[in-house]
Amino acid sequence: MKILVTGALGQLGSELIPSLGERYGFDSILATDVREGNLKGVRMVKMDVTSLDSLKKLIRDEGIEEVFHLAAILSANGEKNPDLAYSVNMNGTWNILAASRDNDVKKVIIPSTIGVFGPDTPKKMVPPETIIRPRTMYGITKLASEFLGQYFSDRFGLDCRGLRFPGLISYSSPPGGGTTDYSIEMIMAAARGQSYQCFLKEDARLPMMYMPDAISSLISLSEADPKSLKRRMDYHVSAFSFTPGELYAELRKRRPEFTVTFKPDYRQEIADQWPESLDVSESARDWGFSPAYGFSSMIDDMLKHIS
Ligand code: AKB
Repeated sequence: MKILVTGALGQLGSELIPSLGERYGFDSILATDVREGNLKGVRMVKMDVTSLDSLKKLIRDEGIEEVFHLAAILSANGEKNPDLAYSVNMNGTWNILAASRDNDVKKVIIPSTIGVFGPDTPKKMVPPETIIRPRTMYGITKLASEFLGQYFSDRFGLDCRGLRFPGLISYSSPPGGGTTDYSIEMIMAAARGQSYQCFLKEDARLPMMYMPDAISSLISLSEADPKSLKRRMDYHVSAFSFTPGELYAELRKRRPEFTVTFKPDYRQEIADQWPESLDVSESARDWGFSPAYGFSSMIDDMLKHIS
């Protein structure tokens, strides 16, 4: 199997690729990103997903059979530059799907996000089917990407799959301009003996997950028997929910000298539109989603690795 990963140098890509490499062999992976860079053991090609011609050529010439399309502009950066977010998230997804359809790719995996929800969405234990009216460019484009994946599956028989990620917490690469990035920044500051100014309010509760669980959920969904999948692009995954204040309190138990001040900015308005927790029962039922890390074990593991 030959696997293409877009957005390979991002927070998700740089951790997914080593896992895919160990599972399927590093030779089977082609990593692309709009930036120059290297990832150990895999061939890296600089490529912009908004360029349909280069994407089609790459997928055809390399005989790609499966795609993990991770390239995206996240929520906070998307509000700073909505034109870029539209171009990368919308045109990039269209291009991936069209190039995959035209070159007999077997499967396309596209992560979605809690960003698809809007101010009218209920707050607690939100199931995949609910009121969904996003008001950010990130949310609008990711919701449209979910529908595009469904369309390419129904219309062209391309096996598209996707899941909605909550905030993802990881230590090995920096977060990429999202609203939930505060959690990583706060843990990093605590681990390094620095103080931290948080850009969300103390009580802004959001669903979250540790990166090893995010990676295994992507791989499990991609490997699931298609007959057991009742949903296509919008499976929910999440492991726990917490507020910045609760994270601060947990960090203070482990680093009593650590201090945080709260100075909410424009990202608080984005967080206000998102749910506090997700119902993940359909992912557990259909493809065995079961996160290994809880809130406390995630913090301990993060601190261990950063220190
Ligand atoms: C963001 O904050 O933009 C992302 C997300 C929740 O999709 N981490």
